Parts: sequence; C-alpha cells; structure tokens
Amino acid sequence: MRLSQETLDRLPASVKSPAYDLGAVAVGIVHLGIGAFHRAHQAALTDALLAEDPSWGICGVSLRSPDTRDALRPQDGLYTLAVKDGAGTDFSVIGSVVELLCAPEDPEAVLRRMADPATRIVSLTITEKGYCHNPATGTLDENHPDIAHDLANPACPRSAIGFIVEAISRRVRAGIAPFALLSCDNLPGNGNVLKRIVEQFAELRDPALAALVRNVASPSTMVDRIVPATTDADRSAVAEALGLEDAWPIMTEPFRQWVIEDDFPLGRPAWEKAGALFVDDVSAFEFMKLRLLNGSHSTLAYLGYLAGAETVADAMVLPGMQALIEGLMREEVSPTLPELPGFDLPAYRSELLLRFRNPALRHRTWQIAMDGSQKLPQRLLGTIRDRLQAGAGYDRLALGVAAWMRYARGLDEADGTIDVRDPHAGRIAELARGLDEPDRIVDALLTMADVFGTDLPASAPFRSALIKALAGLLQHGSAATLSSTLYKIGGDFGGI
Ligand code: CS2
Repeated sequence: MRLSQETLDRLPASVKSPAYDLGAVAVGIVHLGIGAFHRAHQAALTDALLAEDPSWGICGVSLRSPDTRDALRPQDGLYTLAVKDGAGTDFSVIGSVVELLCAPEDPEAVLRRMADPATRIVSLTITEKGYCHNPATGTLDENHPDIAHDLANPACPRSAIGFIVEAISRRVRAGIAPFALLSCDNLPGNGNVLKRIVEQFAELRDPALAALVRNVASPSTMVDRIVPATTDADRSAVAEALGLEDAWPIMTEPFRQWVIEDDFPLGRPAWEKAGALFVDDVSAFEFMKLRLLNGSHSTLAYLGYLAGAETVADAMVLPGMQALIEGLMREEVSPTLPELPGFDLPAYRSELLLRFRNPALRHRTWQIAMDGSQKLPQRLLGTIRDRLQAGAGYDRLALGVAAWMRYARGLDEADGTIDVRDPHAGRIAELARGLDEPDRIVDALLTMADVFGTDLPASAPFRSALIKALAGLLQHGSAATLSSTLYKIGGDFGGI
C-alpha cells in the first residue's frame, strides 16, 4: 500500500504527519527544481507553518525529468523525510508540496501558475548549472543553448530564467505585482546573481521588459542541510518504518540552517518560526558556508573518490584527511571570511567535521564531485584569490583544485573510467586528452576562463602550486598524499 492522503491514518504513532488540514492548503509558492534538497529544507520548514497559514503551499516544478512528479503525484505530493544520525532515524511525512508540474511536458501550466496572483514567491534550487551563467563572472551565458532557445521562443521556455521573465511579463501586463524571487542555490550573492541574469535575459528579449524586472525583489539566502541521493535501501527502510510504500523519501541530517534577507513585497511564510534567521545582509553567512562547508566538501569528494572512498564519512577516516580538512578550514579559509560578530567560528568548524563524519548519511563522493566546473569558483578559487592577495599560503586549497583536475580527466588511479558528470565534461576531456605531465594538464585546464577567470591562470605561484599538488597526486596517489606529512596542520609547504 502506498503513502497518500487516504492512507495517512495508517501511519504508526512514531511517524509524524501533517498537523493541518491538507485540503485547505493553497499554492502560494512556485518552486523551480523540486529535487531532494528543496524537499529536505525549504519544503520541510514551510510544512511546519501550514497549520497557522495554509496559503503557503508549494507547487513543485521539475524543469527536466518527470521523475519526481511521477513518484509523488500518486502520493498526493506526500513524502517522508528521514532525519538520520548515529543515534537513529526520525521519520516525518511532509505535506507542503500540494501540486507537481513537469515543465517540458506542459510549460504553459507552469507559466499560468507563476502568473497566478496567489503566487507570491518563486523559489529555486536548480543547481549551479541551472543559472546558465559564466561561473567566474556571474553573468548570463548568452550562448547557452537553453537561453538561445528561450530568446527565440519566449512563450514556451526551457530554462528557469526564461520561465521567470515570461511569467513576470505576463503578470505586469495583467496588472499583477511581480513575485519575489528566492534563489536557494549554493552561489555567493545568489539573489544578486539571479537578478542580474534575469535582467540580462530580459534586456535581450526587450529593453522595456528589462525595466520591469529591475524592480523585482530577489533576496539572497544561505541554505544548509546535507541531503544525499535516496537509495533503494533507504526506500526499504522507510517502507518498514511507515508500513506504507513511499516511492521517493528523502534522507537528511539533523542540522539545518537558513539565513534569508527579508525582502518579500507580497508577503512570506513566517519561516523564522521554523528556525530561519532573517538578516539585512546574508553575504558573511554565505561566504562562511560556501568556503568552509562546500569548499571542504569538494576537496573531500575529489581526494576521497580518487582514494577509493565511496562516501564522505569513508573519506573522513582516510589517514590524514581529517587533518587536511581541519587545516584547510582553520588556516586557509577562516582568515578570508568577513566578520560575523557573536558567531562562534571554531564551534561551526568542529560541527562541520562531525557532520561530515555522520556515518548514517552515506553521502557519495561521486555525487558531490558532480559539476566541478560550476562549483570550484565559489568554493575554492575565490578563497585562493584572497589568499594570493594577502600573500598567504593556500596549499590545501590548491590540492583540492588539483584533485579536481586529476578527477575531471576521467581516469581513476587504476586507469579505470570515471563517470564525470559536468556540463563541460566533454570540453575538459578534450583539453586534457593524451596529456600525462602535470604541467601540461594544469596549463590545458587553466585555459577555462569561465572557471578560473583570467587572473588566476596569469599567476605564476598559483600555477606552480597546482603543478606541485597534481604531480604528487599523479605520482603517489591520493591516499599516500593525504597520509604524508605534507599537509599536516602548521605544516611547512616549502615556501610556495
Ligand atoms: C554538496 C552540497 O553536492 C554538493 O556539492 O557540497 O550539496 C552540500 O551538501 C550542501 O550545500 C549542504 O548544505
């Protein structure tokens, strides 16, 4: 028997279920990119508030595959959130996603929903590549195939940007004020980036339209919760706990954090009552999270994968890894972070190490390794820029970047093929084809200005740090590099 509104009363008392009238919930938010992250984070926080205000239900839109819609529609949008740590698992059924749409099948239905006056917020988790931008500059990639398509077919878009601009244009023409945009992706100044890209796209469509979107609210947010992809073993564990089948439950950790700039002209859910923090400027929180958490995550993912670690928790127990990550966070990243008065940074770092070690999560290194070309700029390269400018060391960060180069070439340490998922996987393979020497690989990949900009490739110290780190990885492998004393805390890196 399947989880659905009809079967909710069969749930055991140990499983929390919606404490509000599901029938009374109406759509107030359209969410683009209804993946696991949204369902573990924003949808869960919103669920906690629906008893008080049922006008903030979510219409979840997939921009690509119908999988989520197909899994959740027969369940009336209900799904299980399993919160796991070493001590056990807490199960709750979430009911905030009340409508599911698959954009490629019916773009018009999505646009109608976005243009509906009841829709007051359009939020996004479309991953870095969904912004169709140049990650090094944060500006729209006008040559992106989806952008070219949407400029030629504005009423039938494919990209999130195309949907947003068309929906705002329809609203304004109908005399309805624009919704607030709420990017929940891991980009620095995510609200500003989104706004800039939306404006650029509108300008290309029609300068009059650009004037209209200029006033749209687009607060930045820092979102944090670790959400590994769901496995069949997770599905079985959930079915056992619920006594009902759930085609797509979500696994996550107890930790969650959401910091949001408060700019919602048409109103918003009282997310602060569910634990969100509203601030005037989110940037210090974003830098902290992107550079400490995500920078460490990517470093762990590439080095861990190369050393044969399937999950982040496995990677954390490789000899030398914890010391490397601790040193990276404390000595190389933390000095670059803006002040956050009253914030306990050492405690935050310690908590990160514990979160990475959570043995119940099984977060695959391969999953985090995806889309490196889109992630490196804000996770590692911005920090390296700041360290270069300060004349300070960055060897552990450089090792992370070199590990990406080692990984993205597509060959593991036993010369087996790596399934590299990246919008530029083909281009990277092409650039590195037939190259074995570290300096040639580094020089070839540094030509990617959309990743490295033009300043980093021109820096001789940066180039030699990368060559040194990549040479070590190619010669000794990742595990031996980690366990060597080279990257120990307070280590002497030979004056790079
Ligand atoms: C991860 C993030 O997949 C990745 O690249 O680094 O999804 C990470 O788990 C989240 O940002 C945590 O909030």
